[in-house]
Amino acid sequence: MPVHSHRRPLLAYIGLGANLGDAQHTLSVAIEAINSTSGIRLLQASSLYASTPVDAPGPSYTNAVIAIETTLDALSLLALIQKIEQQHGRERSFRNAPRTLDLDILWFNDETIQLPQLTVPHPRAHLRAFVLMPWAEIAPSNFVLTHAGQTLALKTWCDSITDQTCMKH
Ligand code: PH2
Ligand code: MG
Ligand code: MG
Repeated sequence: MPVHSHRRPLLAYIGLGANLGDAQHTLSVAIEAINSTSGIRLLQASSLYASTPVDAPGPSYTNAVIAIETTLDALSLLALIQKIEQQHGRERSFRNAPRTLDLDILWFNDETIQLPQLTVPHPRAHLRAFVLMPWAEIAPSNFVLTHAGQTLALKTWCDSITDQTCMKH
């Protein structure tokens, strides 16, 4: 039984990215690891996308977004995905350094969270095609994201980005 099974399951979206090693394989393995965790159920996984690094050096990225249902709270979910990053040899040498696996909570049950270790919704999601494209693929078409007082559909945010390359693998 999940530890937090007394709680009603909540919807969350997680962004996945990797640009070192066999990124496509790593993302598939990470999705399986998340799904096999007690207290988490995978609802949907986007296609895998190839994207050029944004504000970052190194090889091109593989990115995806998943929808999960979870009885964990946001910080427990964060601890869990950081553990999975570490199992895949994640090193934190400098900001936006190339990485074997990056897992980011994009959205958690419509909650606004501002803690030193976690900001939700993800503060840069609306600026990144590699997040918005896979997210729009799996979210309901009326799903909206608010940033600085602007509430727009994921696809509309995505259409406002013209200088990034992101396509299905
Ligand atoms: N992640 C970053 C910085 N830049 N660029 C792409 N294409 N994909 C990413 O996942 C990514 C990035 C920091 O997390
Ligand atoms: Mg990230
Ligand atoms: Mg991260």
